[in-house]
Amino acid sequence: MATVSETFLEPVIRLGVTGLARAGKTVFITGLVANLLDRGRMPQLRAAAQGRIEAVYLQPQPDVTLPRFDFEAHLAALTGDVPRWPQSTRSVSELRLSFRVRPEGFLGGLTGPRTVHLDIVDYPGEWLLDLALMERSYADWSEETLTRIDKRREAAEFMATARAEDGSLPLVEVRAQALAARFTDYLLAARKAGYSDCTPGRFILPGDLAGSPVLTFAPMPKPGSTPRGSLWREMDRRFESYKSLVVRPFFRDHFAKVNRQVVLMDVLGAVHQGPRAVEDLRRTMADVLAAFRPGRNRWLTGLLGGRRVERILFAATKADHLHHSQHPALTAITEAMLREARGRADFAGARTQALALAALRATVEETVERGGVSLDCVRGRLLSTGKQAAMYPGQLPSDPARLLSPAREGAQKWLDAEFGLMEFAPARLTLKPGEGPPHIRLDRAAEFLIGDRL
Ligand SMILES: Nc1nc2c(ncn2[C@@H]2O[C@H](COP(=O)(O)OP(=O)(O)OP(=O)(O)O)[C@@H](O)[C@H]2O)c(=O)[nH]1
Ligand SMILES: [Mg+2]
Repeated sequence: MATVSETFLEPVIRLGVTGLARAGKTVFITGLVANLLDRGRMPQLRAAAQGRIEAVYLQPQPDVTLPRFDFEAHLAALTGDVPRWPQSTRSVSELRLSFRVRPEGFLGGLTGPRTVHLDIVDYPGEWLLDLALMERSYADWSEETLTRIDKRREAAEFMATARAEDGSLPLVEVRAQALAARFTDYLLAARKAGYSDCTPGRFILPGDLAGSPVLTFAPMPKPGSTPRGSLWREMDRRFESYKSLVVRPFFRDHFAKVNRQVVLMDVLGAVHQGPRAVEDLRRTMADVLAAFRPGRNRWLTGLLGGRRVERILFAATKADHLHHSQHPALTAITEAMLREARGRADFAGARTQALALAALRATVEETVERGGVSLDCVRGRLLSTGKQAAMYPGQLPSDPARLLSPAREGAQKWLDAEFGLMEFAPARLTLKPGEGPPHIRLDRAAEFLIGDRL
């Protein structure tokens, strides 16, 4: 048994894994952990290549109140006899992986192996958007929100309901619920239409809070008087509860403890959907990343108390949809999308990197001759039919502006190019002992995120 002081001396890396819905968080964590347990495919992780990692094992996580990331179930889904993608997950979960490593060089011989813990925390990127609420009062938030969404088609029904309410009248619970339900409908429709300012985040991804009073509020016009027991007062109270009981604990208990972060983005999926999706992804990521520039938010600066994220990796996922000859273009687009969000402050001193990766490679590369031209394709088993197919997704421009500029200018479709995308099922695997599932650049990702601490 480790004594308290021993445990205390063992360094802990807290790796946050985030991204918008369907970005690839669950597959990323599963692929990463599987490839850290069996390191045969991790040549770019230096400690592994140098043979300094003596053992890696899963451990009970320190926070017993948090759901455990269901690694075994997700891995079984991905690598079973009939491989399938894991189920969607909708709240925070955690997993602890521990390493026995021999220190590098001269010291290694002197001190013997050390233990390093890696706590991986999976949380929805949408929750970071709530940061903007923390410095607002209910009155300010209501006014801002109503002004902003007033003209939006998606908000018409909600706006009519909100205007018909008189906030000075006593609270009637069913009416409060109806108003919150309209507001939630609006948020979901707005999100679908490509708006990125869809907060409060838990209205869209409620986790286990669905239906609870902290989610039963909505913005309202402020009435002339707000007597005790009035609808307005109750809405105000719930808004404050949402901040103090939902947003604050998330930032305090999870976000503030993270010292390494990976932000996953389905850039290819957005390119395939078209310019509006690309522009929406860019804007949403800019909002999400505000959380990593705490200087701009006094509340967060206070909460962090000098702690900060040391490294942030921005990863375009699902790169196995592209032949490797196109990976540099995908990385360049990812970098360009983030350039603005990065700004001059550059994440308060954190080291950043952009990368194209596939956490679970579902395809193989293939060059196909067609009419005397050779096309760099990928081949895999289609999710829809289960049949093998080769796909040529189109040529990503090497200059990202060719995509980002039309997106920003509101183009409806790409002018001079088309991007197809087929969905592949995970491939059936036969793994050799010591080999993790196939991937693209997970080892580079791991080296950037944790390599310096091993
Ligand atoms: N080809 C390929 N597809 C991937 C890869 N990673 C994720 N996907 C696809 O993206 C989907 C979403 O991946 P998840 O890991 O479940 O994404 P998530 O971010 O956890 O999604 P939510 O839990 O719904 O928020 C999967 O069902 C796959 O279809 C990959 O490495 N290669
Ligand atoms: Mg998930």
